[in-house]
Amino acid sequence: MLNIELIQGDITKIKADAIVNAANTSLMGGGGVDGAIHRAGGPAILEDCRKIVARQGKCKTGEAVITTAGNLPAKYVIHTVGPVYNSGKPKELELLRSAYLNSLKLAAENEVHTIAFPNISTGIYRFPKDKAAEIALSTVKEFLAFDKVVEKVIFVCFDDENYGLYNRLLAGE
Ligand code: AR6
Repeated sequence: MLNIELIQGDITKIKADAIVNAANTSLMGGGGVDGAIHRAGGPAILEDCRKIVARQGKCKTGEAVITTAGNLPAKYVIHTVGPVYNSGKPKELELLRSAYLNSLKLAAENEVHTIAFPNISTGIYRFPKDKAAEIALSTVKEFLAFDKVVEKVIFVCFDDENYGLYNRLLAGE
């Protein structure tokens, strides 16, 4: 049985080994869940982001980096950048899959056993929530089926629409 949990609420409150941030390529913070994470976690997260950018440049869409979680109950924040949705080109779908997959790979490399995801790209980046939920779930299921480090994935849905969609998909409807 794959260990996938669904929660409705604020990801900054989740005590997991890592929570994932839906960031932008600058890694310098923003609105939505990104703003909430930096506000609640404090300046240590931005400090780590600055060091990463100084070392390797921006975080490309679909890629992921890891920082401290500062004052948050989680240990790490994994920042990934989802695609901005325009027309649903295959490339956009593939980039959303990469954002989930690269976050999970980075988690495993850092001995993260429990990881919480927000609904990447479904806010300011306007990805249709139903398509995004299908991509998120299929990518996570595929990863959990072979990975030995990540034991549990928590989907943290903020809005009712996403929570309803994930509930139905997880129930196999
Ligand atoms: N906890 C969990 N989920 C949340 C929270 C929260 N505290 N707040 C919002 N959400 P968005 P994106 C949900 O816009 O679409 C930023 O400015 C929200 O309901 O945060 O990937 C970045 O810097 C939605 O379902 O991220 C980028 O510029 C989901 O999080 C850009 O937004 C994602 O919405 C990224 O856009």
